[in-house]
Amino acid sequence: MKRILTIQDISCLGKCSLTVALPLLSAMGVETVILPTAVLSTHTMFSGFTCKDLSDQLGPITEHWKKEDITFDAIYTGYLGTEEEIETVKEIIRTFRGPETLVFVDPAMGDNGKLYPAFDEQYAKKNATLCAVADVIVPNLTEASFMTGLPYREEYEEDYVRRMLQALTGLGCRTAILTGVSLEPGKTGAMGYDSSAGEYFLYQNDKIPAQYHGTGDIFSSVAVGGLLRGLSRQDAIRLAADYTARTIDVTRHNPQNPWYGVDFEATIPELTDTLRTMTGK
Ligand code: PXL
Repeated sequence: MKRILTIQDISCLGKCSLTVALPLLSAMGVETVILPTAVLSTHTMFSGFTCKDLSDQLGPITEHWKKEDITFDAIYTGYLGTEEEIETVKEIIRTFRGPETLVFVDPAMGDNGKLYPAFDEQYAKKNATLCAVADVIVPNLTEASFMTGLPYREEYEEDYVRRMLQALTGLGCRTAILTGVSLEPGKTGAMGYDSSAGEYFLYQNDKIPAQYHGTGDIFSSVAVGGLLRGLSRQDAIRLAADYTARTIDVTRHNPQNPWYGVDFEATIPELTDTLRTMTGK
């Protein structure tokens, strides 16, 4: 079984970051090692959330793993609290990266043209330095715009997305996958660029007319899980985009759904069935 290390916060209530990544990756048949960077009562879209920073634990925990000779097939980072923490995470990547380790970075820090309340532009530039050391990054257009300095647009053509992708790989990573890209009315999905092969790839599915928190974390977790289960890049993106869209659709038809996240628990069986069909295992 492949082993992944995921480094992000625990929002105890809120269906995002580790409370999404751990169940999804485990269900996908990937051993998931977690490194919680902070414990929050909820995600930061609630008012009055508590937050206990765990930065001082990251060194001792990872030193212990090093003594145990633990290695990882992938390192997947998500929401990180502070600029110092980004530096610590870069150090952890340097320590544990082997020749085959996939470094997958979701620079989770904003949406709809704005950064989340905890962040500023300097933090976004710091996140760009983490993206520089990744193999694959999965920002949305907001995050991409803050990291590259290119303007954020709600309406755009394919050429704008290509320029954004080139600027993102220009940061230093090999492959950039932009999420929330819509190139036709009524459609949404992801567009990527592999800079070493000079290849663009696009996946579009139907846009579900609803927006929820935590869907970026769901897309990223399933995409990296799919890659670790041996899917091609295109198939991993298709699986992640279809699963995210299906989960949003199920959620919007559930009148009891809490406002703060999606019903991903209800769609896990469909995810594992699809994965079994795609991998033949
Ligand atoms: O889903 C991204 C995320 C993760 N963790 C925390 C958040 C958010 C988004 O707001 O607040 C704490």
